[in-house]
Amino acid sequence: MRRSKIFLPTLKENPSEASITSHRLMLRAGMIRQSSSGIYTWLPLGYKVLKNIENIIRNEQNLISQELLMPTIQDSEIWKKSGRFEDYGKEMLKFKDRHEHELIYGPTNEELITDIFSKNVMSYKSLPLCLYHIQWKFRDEIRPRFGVMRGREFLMKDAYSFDKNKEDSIKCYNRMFLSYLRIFNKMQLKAIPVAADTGPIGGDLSHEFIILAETGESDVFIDKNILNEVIPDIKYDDSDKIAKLVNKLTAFYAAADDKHNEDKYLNAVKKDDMLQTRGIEVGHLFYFGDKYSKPLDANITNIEGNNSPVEMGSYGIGVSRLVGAIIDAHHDEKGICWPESVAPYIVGIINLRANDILCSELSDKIYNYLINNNIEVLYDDRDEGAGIKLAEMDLIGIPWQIRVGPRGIKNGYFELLNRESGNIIEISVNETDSIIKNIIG
Ligand code: P5A
Repeated sequence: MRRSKIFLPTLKENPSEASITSHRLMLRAGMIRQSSSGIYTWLPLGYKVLKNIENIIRNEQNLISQELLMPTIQDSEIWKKSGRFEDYGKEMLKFKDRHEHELIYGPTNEELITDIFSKNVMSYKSLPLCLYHIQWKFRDEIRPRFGVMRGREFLMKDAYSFDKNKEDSIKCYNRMFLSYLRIFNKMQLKAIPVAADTGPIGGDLSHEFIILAETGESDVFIDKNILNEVIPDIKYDDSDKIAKLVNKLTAFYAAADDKHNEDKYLNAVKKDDMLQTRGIEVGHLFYFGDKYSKPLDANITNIEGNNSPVEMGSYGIGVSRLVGAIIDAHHDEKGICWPESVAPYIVGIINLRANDILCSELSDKIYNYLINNNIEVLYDDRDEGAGIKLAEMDLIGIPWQIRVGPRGIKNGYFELLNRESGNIIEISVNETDSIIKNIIG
């Protein structure tokens, strides 16, 4: 894309409404704009990142689950059956249609998916079944803040599993556990599984995935040795190996403040290995057995021909929150440094002197070359000062920058900069294709 043609309203100054870095950078980089408290418009640059994150999640979840799409608006009846119509409290947005029929804007989908299951699946022979969607949620948070980190409207990936017994349900929980480790790893995030409270979702087994960050809202207490663990290459059908991995990781002390036990912590962790810090919750796993299947009559016939409620779990990822979490983990004083896997563009070309024929010719040539090689590229072709263009490219954080200027051209080269490391290499004008093959591609 040519910078001169796209809608990218960047800001030079820090907006006063933002108190944390990721929020500030998302506003400055022209990714989002607030439309009402905790509700945002995703501008093209931000939306590209959101889609990339969705796709990483989708590709990994498709290996263990099937995607569907449930609506944002739900009937209140099923929530009355589960008991959560009252229990969920003020965070749930309730309203009536023109026929005075009570509806809600879904804060989560346990009831709806259980209802779908109960009407369409009857036998254990159809199990295991795991379904997910990526859909907007609304929670009327008492204190929406930090931009997309705690929104009222936010994008969630939520998966729901159905199994014939607890043993199988825990196997699915463990597969999700591994899937989450991989998903966050692909976004270059170090996510730590911590024992968690189940809150309004319920159940008796739950883990949150936390990214360590000073600006996080959760207090966490961990054994730092967990940070050295690498994710082994395990196949999703190898339940035993996955269970071993989950057992190994959950054996490290790691707890959010609501599950923290100081005596246990002192007992389990050496003083030098203790790390008390803050974190951002990017994912949450729940096993809750028949909490929803019982009241919503989601029964299956088992092998002996008896009827019993299906065993369930649910598994969430904060898709829109992840945009903020990734920025928090990948930025410097100049702006964002996107990991390639989620970057809105892989390469940014800066034509440092747009009114110079040689600079424009070479920039155009590199631009066309990258497009022909299917590399996402943003080409700053505007007739603006070099300083402005360099600062903006740094701010929006494209992983590779190609800088074309008159001085380089005179000597037969242009510059290639890696945004995260700051390393610059000079590339001979005749070697444009070697950049693609050896460095960027
Ligand atoms: C699990 C899937 C659930 O809702 N039901 C379906 C379960 N879990 S959860 O922990 O409440 O939410 C899942 C993830 O959504 C993100 N999240 C938010 N992101 C932005 N703004 C919010 N207000 C918000 N609330 C929750 C978190 O990443 C959470 O882990």
